[in-house]
Amino acid sequence: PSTLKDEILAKYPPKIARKRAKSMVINDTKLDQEVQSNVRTIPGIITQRGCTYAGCKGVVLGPTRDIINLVHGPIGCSFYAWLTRRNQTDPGPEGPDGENFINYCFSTDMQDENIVFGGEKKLKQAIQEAYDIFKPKAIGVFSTCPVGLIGDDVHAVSREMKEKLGDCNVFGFSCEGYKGVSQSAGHHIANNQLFRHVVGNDDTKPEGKFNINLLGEYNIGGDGFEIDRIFKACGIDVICTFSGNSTMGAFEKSHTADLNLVMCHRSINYMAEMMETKFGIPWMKVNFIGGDSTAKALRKIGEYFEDEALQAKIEEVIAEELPKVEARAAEARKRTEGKMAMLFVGGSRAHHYQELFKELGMETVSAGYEFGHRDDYEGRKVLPTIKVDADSRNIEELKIEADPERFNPRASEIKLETLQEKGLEVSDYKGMKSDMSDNSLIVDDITHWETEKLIEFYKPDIFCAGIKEKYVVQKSGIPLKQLHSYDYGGPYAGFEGAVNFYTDIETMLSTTIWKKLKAPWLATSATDPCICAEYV
Ligand code: CFM
Ligand code: HCA
Repeated sequence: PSTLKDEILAKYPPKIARKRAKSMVINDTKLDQEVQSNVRTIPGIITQRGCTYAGCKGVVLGPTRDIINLVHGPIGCSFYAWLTRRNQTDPGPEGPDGENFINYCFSTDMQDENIVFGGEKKLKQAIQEAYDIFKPKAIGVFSTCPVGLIGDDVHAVSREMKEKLGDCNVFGFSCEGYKGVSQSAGHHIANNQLFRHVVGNDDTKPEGKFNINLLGEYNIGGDGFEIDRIFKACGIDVICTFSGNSTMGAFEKSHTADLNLVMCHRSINYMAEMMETKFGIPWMKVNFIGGDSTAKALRKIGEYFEDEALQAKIEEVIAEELPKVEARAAEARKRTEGKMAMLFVGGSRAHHYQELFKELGMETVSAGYEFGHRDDYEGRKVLPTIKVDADSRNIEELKIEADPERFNPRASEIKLETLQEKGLEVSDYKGMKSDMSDNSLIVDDITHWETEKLIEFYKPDIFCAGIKEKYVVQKSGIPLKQLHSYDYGGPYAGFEGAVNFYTDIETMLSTTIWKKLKAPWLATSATDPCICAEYV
């Protein structure tokens, strides 16, 4: 990989080469190597990244069904975020229409006139109209780039409308697309506003015995449904999932849970920390991607609650489910063993899915995040050493203190330390780097040129990324698995999800068609089963 890295960098102008070099790390697990991340993308380099608005509106708030997510901006911002992320939801038992607004696309549809003279009046009208038609419990107002540029105050408008409407929680998000360097800033902004305006609004005590929240699980392709099925079988009660299949009511009482499980560390670690400081709820990192990881996550919950009956039930569920998963993996491995994978996805999935590939006997030769931070690569131990640059300083950091009445430490310091010693990762995440093999190549915010060179060098058997990469990669003769939308498949989480994944990957690797395809710009002959026969 060092030759590959040199070749890649050689094409860049010196300043760019210097910058990109720091984001490309040949892994040596014995060393504390820094992986430069969460810095601005070099203009023109063709990134996979999206914007801050996408991270806030699409990712964190998008999956909640009974809030109206009103986009203040030109219609395109709302249209292109409309039902593209495959966050599934129950119809919901609340009311005749189930109070499910996910299928709708709400926008203020800003025009030139609003850009010139201001859009606050139009925003007020839109909030009123949405309220009159749907009578929702809550309306979230999302700022797009022009809102920040012209200075519309979405927070003042939201406050005014909340007062006027009386029974509707209206709150705004300063999540303009350019606000941060990626979607990641949008996650942080979403966490802040949910914490400020929603979490803790309902003190009703839960009825169950083992009450948890699952943070950073967005029910893409039904992942959350499968995890809920497993929790139910174990007798674990989920107060709230942030934010797959969620409701405003669930967020409001999430502070009554006794444990926060963090699945996607990148998008939701802020919430876990704020809830710990204000309410005394500890958090643990888990991963429900992979059969073994799922079993491990369940056992962690059992150990945390220190309840023999719960632990026995968890073992029973694992004994019932895991052998089927392992049998399917063993069968699939006949066709997948020894094959090579590459994973370039937003945040956690580039790490989590390496587990599923391991179970298939496959090696991840290269991986990276679009917008992860150094702690997602190197582990939270590096947090104190991360330099806060101007871009990060631009994102509000809430000052949280223990709630004078409701702070209640759910576990003693001693208990948490004991769990930590047992390897439970309490309030910790070790990051992706230590789980990757030596000599694998870590690339943050991969560019188009780097993607092409990596493919040429490694000739991987499968490349995992998103819709923007899909067809380019396929044209180079490599199958691409979308790890964002799951190519309309899934679920891939939990036990049943692992089985689905093994089968889908086995199928993709069992065809030789990709190797036979030639891109139209490559030399081809009449005998090639070429995608573009007319060019022969
Ligand atoms: Fe977390 Fe996600 Fe991901 Fe993410 Fe995303 Fe996503 Fe993703 Mo697309 S919250 S970081 S901002 S696991 S939308 S469900 S698939 S890039 S790897
Ligand atoms: C986003 C959403 C996205 C995009 C996926 C893709 C998703 O980042 O705004 O590029 O294929 O998962 O839907 O990450």
